[in-house]
Amino acid sequence: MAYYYEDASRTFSEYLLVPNLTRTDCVPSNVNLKTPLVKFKRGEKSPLQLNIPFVSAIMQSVSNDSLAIALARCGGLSFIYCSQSIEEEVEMIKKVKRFKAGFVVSDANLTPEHTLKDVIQLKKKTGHSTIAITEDGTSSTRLMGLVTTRDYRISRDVLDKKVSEFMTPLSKLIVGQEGISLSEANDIIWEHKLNNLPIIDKNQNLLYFVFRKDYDDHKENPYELLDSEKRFVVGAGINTRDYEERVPELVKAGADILCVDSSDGFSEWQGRTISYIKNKYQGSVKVGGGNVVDREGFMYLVNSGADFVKIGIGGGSICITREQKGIGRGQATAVIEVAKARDDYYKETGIYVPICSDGGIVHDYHIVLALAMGADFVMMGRYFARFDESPTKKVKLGNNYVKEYWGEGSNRARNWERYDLGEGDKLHFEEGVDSYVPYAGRLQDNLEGTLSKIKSTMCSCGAISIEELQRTARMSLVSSTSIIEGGAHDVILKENNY
Ligand code: RVP
Repeated sequence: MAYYYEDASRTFSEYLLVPNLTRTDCVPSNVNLKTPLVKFKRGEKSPLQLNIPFVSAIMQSVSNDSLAIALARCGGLSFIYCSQSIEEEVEMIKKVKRFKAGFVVSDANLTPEHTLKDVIQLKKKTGHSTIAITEDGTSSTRLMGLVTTRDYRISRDVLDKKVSEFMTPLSKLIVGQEGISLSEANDIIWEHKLNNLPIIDKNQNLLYFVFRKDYDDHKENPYELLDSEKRFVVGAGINTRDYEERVPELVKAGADILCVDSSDGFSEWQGRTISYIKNKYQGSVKVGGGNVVDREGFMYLVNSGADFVKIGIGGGSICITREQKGIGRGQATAVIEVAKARDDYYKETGIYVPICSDGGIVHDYHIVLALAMGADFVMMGRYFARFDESPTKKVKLGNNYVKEYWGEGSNRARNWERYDLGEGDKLHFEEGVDSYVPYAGRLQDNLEGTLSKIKSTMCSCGAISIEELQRTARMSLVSSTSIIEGGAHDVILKENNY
């Protein structure tokens, strides 16, 4: 006879946190959101930690290099999507690792032979008023000079005036040499009252600019997630098919952590993939597994060697797996059961395996619920797809701007490896949809709002760390009537402003 679970499987919106005593030290500025990313032994620290408990989904419409840079800058981590060629994924990883916070590759360049008209056009196109004048008009050849708005007067100068006649030539520029640190570059900027500092190599080729305004930006990001060489930390998705070829390339490119991307991770394909990586690199390459929704799935991946385990089947906003295949579990129930399994395993072995709640975060408070239920961090797709830095197109729909967001199981993504059951190399039916999400602007601005809500909820619950929240949170199921009461009700709203 089939096994029947006694309780219904539940999702986040069915729970509320009951406040605990808010001590005087429970103020948002005291809340520490640092959290372990990979397994560690009792008494030790996780060798990889996140500064905020957020990772971005392994999806074409979410995690490319630009989102990875923006998120690592705020303390989280992206897993670059693997439904692309090995070369393309490697290139994205390299772009994140090469990116030097505060060092910018020039994207407005001309040659001395161009004219004032070209300068004006380029300024209009790029929005940048600092233009590098290089030998061939690209960003990496010999620097000949600079043009800024101080070098010309549109009212006086003729439009066909050659750049060479009004640029500030290299001989009059203050420059930094290759290898200079960001703080040294900024000292020069301050000492000479500059707005920018071109950095060149020994052959005078332009490498980067350091801008005064970016220094302030850098200082405003105390949570940046950096490796030991001060490069951004980045993760990479992998599949259970080409891992023998893909993993070595990703590791070589500098990926800090891998994660097997699968809609159902309780499979021998995944067990093999994880064991292969753990054996080949003797544990030095970190790899997460998933997705699972119960104790058995969790234990299977832990026994295969997983460094963290991801939870969730069917709860993603673009996911139709439950409708199509009839498999899945309410996200809250899945997290609660896996967290118990994780805690039992920790008690027995002294090894703590972090768990990640993946998908189905609709409101910011759902993040706190997931953490309180035992998740160490959350993975989100829809949330990040809305931002400028995600890879998809921003389009106007009616009076509003939206961004495209599609599932990895949709025909558009064609990520058949994620849904692979070992036979064939195509999708027989879709498990995801192609959709739009409301455009929301810059990642950092939105994240600040979300983080302040999370911290405030934690203070109400008397917790100033995730570990304390997990230990002391009290939660209650809510009736469907009280869910209605949770929003604004029985009033005529002037505008929807929250
Ligand atoms: P959400 O944050 O609710 O948008 O969910 C994102 C998650 O949905 C992903 O991390 C992944 O686990 C899952 N996903 C991605 N594609 C699909 C699909 O096509 N069904 N599901």
